[in-house]
Amino acid sequence: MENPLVAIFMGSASDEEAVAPAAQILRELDIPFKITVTSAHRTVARTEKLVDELERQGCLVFICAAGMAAHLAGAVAARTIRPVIGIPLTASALGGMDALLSTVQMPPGYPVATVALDKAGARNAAWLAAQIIALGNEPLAQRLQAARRKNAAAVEKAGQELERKFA
Ligand code: RP5
Repeated sequence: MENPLVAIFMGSASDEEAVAPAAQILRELDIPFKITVTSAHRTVARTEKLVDELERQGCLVFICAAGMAAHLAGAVAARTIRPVIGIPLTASALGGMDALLSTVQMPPGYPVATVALDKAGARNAAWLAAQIIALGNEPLAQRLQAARRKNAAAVEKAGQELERKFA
């Protein structure tokens, strides 16, 4: 198995459904990744060890998803200078605003690139990770361009169908 270029961490197994689209997209783009559960609060030492090990293995981007007091992305950003992408999750009665603010409001020098909540954020976390890696990986850059062309064609087709329907 190839060494992972991307790590996907989630704070709890209960986050799996929201985070799974990130893994799907990385798989479709043929980017090796590791996905696991680790918590900023409940498994501090495991989180630090994972970051250190993955860095040694050549992991380039960390994606971290958590709900409630969502400190996982921040804790990882404190441990590594590799890019960290945070996915806030709607896991509490506050509807995700708690996780959004916990993820996005990092102190200067420790950025977390925060994407949208839940599945939409998981998808964009994967695309953003892919774009970062594509800076030094021309075959991947080509795959991303091809995916964009496919998206554009799908939108155009939908537009034409709608125009015909209302003609
Ligand atoms: C966060 O608390 C997790 O990321 C999860 O979104 C939320 C609830 O966790 P569980 O109580 O389901 O383990 O740390």
